[in-house]
Amino acid sequence: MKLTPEQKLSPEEIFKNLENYRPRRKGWTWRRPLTEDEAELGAFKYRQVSANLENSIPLPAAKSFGDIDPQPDCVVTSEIASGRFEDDLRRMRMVAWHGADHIMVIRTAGQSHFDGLIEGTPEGIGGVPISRKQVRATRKALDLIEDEVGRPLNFHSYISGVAGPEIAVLFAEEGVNGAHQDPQYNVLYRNVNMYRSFVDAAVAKKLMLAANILQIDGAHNANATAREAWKVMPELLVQHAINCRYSELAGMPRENIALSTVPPTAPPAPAMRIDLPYAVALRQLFKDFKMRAQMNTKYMESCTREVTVTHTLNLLLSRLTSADIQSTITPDEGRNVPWHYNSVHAVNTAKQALAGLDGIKDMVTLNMDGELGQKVRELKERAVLFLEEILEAGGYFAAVDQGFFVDSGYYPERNGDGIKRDPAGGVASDSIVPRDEDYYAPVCHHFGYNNPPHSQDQDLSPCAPIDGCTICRPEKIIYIDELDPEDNSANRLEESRPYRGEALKPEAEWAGDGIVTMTMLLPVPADMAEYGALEMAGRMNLEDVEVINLQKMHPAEGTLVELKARVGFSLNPAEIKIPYKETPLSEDQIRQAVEKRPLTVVAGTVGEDEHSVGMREILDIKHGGLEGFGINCHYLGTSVPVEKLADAAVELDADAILISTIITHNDAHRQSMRKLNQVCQEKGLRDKMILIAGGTQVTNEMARDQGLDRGFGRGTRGLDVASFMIKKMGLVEDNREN
Ligand code: Z98
Repeated sequence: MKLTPEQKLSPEEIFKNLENYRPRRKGWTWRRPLTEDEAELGAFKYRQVSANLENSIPLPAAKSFGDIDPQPDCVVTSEIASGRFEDDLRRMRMVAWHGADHIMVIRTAGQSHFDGLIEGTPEGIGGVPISRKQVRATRKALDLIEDEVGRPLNFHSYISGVAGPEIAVLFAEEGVNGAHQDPQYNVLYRNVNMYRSFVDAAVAKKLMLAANILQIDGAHNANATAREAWKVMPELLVQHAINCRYSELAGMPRENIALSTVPPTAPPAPAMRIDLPYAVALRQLFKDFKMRAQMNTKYMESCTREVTVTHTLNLLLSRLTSADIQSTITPDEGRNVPWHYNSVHAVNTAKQALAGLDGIKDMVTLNMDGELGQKVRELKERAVLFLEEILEAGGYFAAVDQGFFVDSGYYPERNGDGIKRDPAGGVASDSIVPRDEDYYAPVCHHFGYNNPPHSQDQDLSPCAPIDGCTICRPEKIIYIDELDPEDNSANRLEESRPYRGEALKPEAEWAGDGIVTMTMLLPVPADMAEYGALEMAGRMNLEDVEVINLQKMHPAEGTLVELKARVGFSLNPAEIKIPYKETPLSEDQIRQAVEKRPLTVVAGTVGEDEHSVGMREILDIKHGGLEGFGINCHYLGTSVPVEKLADAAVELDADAILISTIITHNDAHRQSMRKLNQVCQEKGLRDKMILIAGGTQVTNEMARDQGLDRGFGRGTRGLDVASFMIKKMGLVEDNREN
């Protein structure tokens, strides 16, 4: 199976023969950095870029730079969580085309609360659990997408909860490339028994190693949870240290371990002064490890503009320090389940800022002599003291028991509001049993005591007596499809089928969800604006209307309201009339044509018309007018008689006459056009001269009816006029699609 850009990804196709699908590779893939010679894109030499994509969608401004699409050197993450994995597949494709190569599929809530592996993928209440089908379908779709973009895509999820080791086996079997794994997450946030969490973590880490799965840790969750996120900076360093050291003891090499780091503050806090020392301290302490820079989400409100500025500052931080993985969260997380296009926007925020900051460190150095150096040192000292106190208290487990973690004091200050867990309590506290003497692990990559029947024979792998385990012999994996007869992807796909081809509806999360957004400013205070907006949307026949953002512009003068709602109808795509649209030539094509064959125009407003602004905008270089393309422009002024324009055209050997006519009283605009055509005919010029009219009320049809070559209305740019003239004169072969 191969995808073409025009073809939609079909979840049904992905599901076919899924029972026989095997991942084509295992393990994590970093981007390939471009060498100095390779890193020349368009007019620029880049310093921090990686291999280009075969298919991609560049940033909007790329059209002014030859459509280049520089890919930053670090991996870029998109967190995808629509709650319906069949819809996630299509979203993954969109983000990959914009530059994501780390697809984190997260559940809508608490995977860690599931006590075992679930077959099937119910939408469920309280979260969508991970299942083999979901993982397999996702990996299979990613194979297709990576062939399309020409870059390996990493697939990532979480190994946590009491089912952690089982999930690790599943991920190792199915070629998942990256995973969050940190026993402290279970202990602190999911109240899983602490000993059980660490035993499970050792097993999970061993399995991750077997499949070369990159690990991301969970320290950053403390700053998302703490009341004042910046106060837990020393603790974050401690949590990273604990998971890093534990992972190494379980056998993981440092290059397989990525620290999850989130800038702790966001403006209006003086964010850089706090976040930068933290980032530097982290990178200095953990220099051989990888850094996964996450964006700040704690202070996300519902204004996507505000979120994007915070993200951009976070990206500056990533460039000033370093990021091996740049994570992106969608700017709408604060107000709804992330939507397709916001996932794309987030990836583009990263791509844009990272490209814009390319090579910044060659010009700007971090001054470690002053405040920055002092703060870095202070953070490290606080972290070391924290670790020492843990030892004094009797070790990690005792420290958790005493509420050392996620305390809102800035260590060594303590406020006594940390998360306390009882070492004897928590989920699965009664489940720790010593392994039997003849304990024999179900898969060979296993931590700790394992006693295969042939254990004396060193040459055999531990799974030899059972003729290989599922990791060594994947054909032994038993694939179970979804078991829920109602809530399953086949039923959901059946429901959404019309909206994936036959019928057209807007879509934000799921095929056919019908979600649209609307933005309005209401010139009243917030309360009234909110309910007024809801009432208005109701009158527009929108359904399920919700306010997703309400921002005061002024207490009395106005409130900005953003709404989301559903449309209750769909369109038949076959009945949609697409009017013929002329595609203008590119600026470069125009310039090249004019260089080869110089063009001259005479122009003026005609009749009694003194409205000169529109005409001058078309001519002037400043706003992309004809002059800018090297076209000789002779502007004769306002209210110019058409005879005078025709005479000037002869004298200057012009190629075109451009008239502007705004006034429509007594049909003056039509009369001027007609007269221009007549005069040119009488003077024997008509065949040699292109005649163009423009004005707010002018249409192409109208101008042609009066005998001119072209009419241009509101919104016309110099580019459109130049493009028309060049095409009309046959100066370029126009192969661009219309
Ligand atoms: C992130 N957007 O880090 P549940 N284990 C660890 C985690 O950090 C997380 C989970 C498990 C953030 C998301 N992290 C926060 C170490 C979540 C997930 O129970 O499924 O929510 O656990 O990318």
